[in-house]
Amino acid sequence: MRPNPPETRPRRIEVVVPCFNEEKRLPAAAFAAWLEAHPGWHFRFVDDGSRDGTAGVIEAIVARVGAERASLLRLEANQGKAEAVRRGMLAAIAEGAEFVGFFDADLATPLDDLLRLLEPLKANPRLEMAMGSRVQMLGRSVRRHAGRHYAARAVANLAALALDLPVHDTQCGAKLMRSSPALRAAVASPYSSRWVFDMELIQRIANHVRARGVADPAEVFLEVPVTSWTEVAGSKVRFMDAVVATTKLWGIYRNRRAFERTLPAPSRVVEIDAAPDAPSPAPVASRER
Ligand SMILES: Nc1nc2c(ncn2[C@@H]2O[C@H](COP(=O)(O)OP(=O)(O)O)[C@@H](O)[C@H]2O)c(=O)[nH]1
Ligand SMILES: [Mg+2]
Repeated sequence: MRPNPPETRPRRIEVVVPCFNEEKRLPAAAFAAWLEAHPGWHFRFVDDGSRDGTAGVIEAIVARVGAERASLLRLEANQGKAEAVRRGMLAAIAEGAEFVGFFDADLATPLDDLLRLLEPLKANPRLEMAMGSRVQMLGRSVRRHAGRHYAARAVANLAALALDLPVHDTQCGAKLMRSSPALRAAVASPYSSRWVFDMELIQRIANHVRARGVADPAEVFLEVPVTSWTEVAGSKVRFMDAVVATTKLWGIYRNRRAFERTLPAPSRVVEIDAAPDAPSPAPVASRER
């Protein structure tokens, strides 16, 4: 059979679902039903050396929806979420996906939020990443334990400083990206952190577009408030992980400063035609955080 011409071929969107010992939490029926209702999407489940029946649960999903719509990538030994997501994204890019993302296995946020991430990426070709953001506000249901909420807000504010981006939430486990040269560069090598790799991913994309001449990398990211977020029992993130993650921020800050030193100095603008008594231009307001 001849392949469809490119313009009629359905867009392929691949979402990596990292899974570590998720036999009990993975809502298999919800994943399968959503895939059946949304052609063009593919879920790549990465079983990260689970010691329970996770692989069997995933195989049942693949059997129900078919290999075109879902697949299982098995890593023999546990590598951590960062490496599992990276390996899944590498496979998705190699298979020619147009958009690549990742999504938590426990469906802390609803699958329909993926549609709300895809829409802006399709509408704006300059956008590299649409990311879910856990914003507590009226009309949204973002429920987190108070301790976790305030710890996450503290880390998020430090992350914005380290990255020099006005980002609200770097850590939401729902992100979708364009399969672009920037993304390929961002997944080329392992991340230094198991849990805050999202920040490294954002930083690599930001660096890539800055090197390409985009003055303000904030333009290529969009945060989309999730419609809901539920803290699903059985989280694998421990208090010490948060402490280690915070120490990684220093590395992210230093990386950014080192990268900025490699950029050419901005060319000086000389206003030859300005009249001697012309009013000086209004100062540019610094970006709000
Ligand atoms: N590959 C991999 N994924 C993990 C690991 N630990 C957690 N995850 C996945 O990361 C996602 C979020 O994990 P979760 O424990 O719910 O984190 P939380 O919601 O931030 O508390 C889920 O899809 C987990 O299966 C791990 O060691 N390896
Ligand atoms: Mg969770």
